[in-house]
Amino acid sequence: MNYAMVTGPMGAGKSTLIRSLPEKGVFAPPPDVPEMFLDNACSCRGLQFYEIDEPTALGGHWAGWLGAANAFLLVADAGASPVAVGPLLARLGSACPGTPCLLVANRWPGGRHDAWQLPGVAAVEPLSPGTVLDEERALAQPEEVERILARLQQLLEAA
Ligand SMILES: Nc1nc2c(ncn2[C@@H]2O[C@H](COP(=O)(O)OP(=O)(O)OP(=O)(O)O)[C@@H](O)[C@H]2O)c(=O)[nH]1
Ligand SMILES: [Mg+2]
Repeated sequence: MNYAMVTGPMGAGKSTLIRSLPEKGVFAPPPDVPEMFLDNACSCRGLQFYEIDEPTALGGHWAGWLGAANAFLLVADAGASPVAVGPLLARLGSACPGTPCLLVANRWPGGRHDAWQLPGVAAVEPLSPGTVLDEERALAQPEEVERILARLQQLLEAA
């Protein structure tokens, strides 16, 4: 079973990405991790996705949930500086040095994304502003989610 931990700064779009996944099923928690209330978790095509917010990822208490990941999906707000994800990247790299990290630059305005190819980032995928459902929720475009899922599968196969 492959686990993908979705993390990133507050409001970056973690829940939006998980909400936008196709063919969602019930999440199967990884074995041997302490029980934790997850805001957002689901399965999708044999992959298990779970959202861990930045403070939780930076803290030491739930390190088992970082260790359970076969890949990290680091969602960043493309409108912010890449520096904003520095602490999280450092944490993921030191806690789980072999786990690939796919950086999703959300609310992508277009253009080149070299600036997001940070040390510790295995691949960068832009994600444009999707459809706004209401004040709280947005939805990404299905074809963009497919592109991100394909890249994630590539990283998992190469790992
Ligand atoms: N228009 C637009 N709004 C977005 C997009 N992604 C996220 N949002 C909005 O930004 C806000 C935060 O998005 P979430 O997906 O909840 O972000 P999060 O990273 O899960 O946030 P926390 O769990 O609070 O840290 C929500 O109000 C979303 O509707 C996007 O691509 N386009
Ligand atoms: Mg969220």
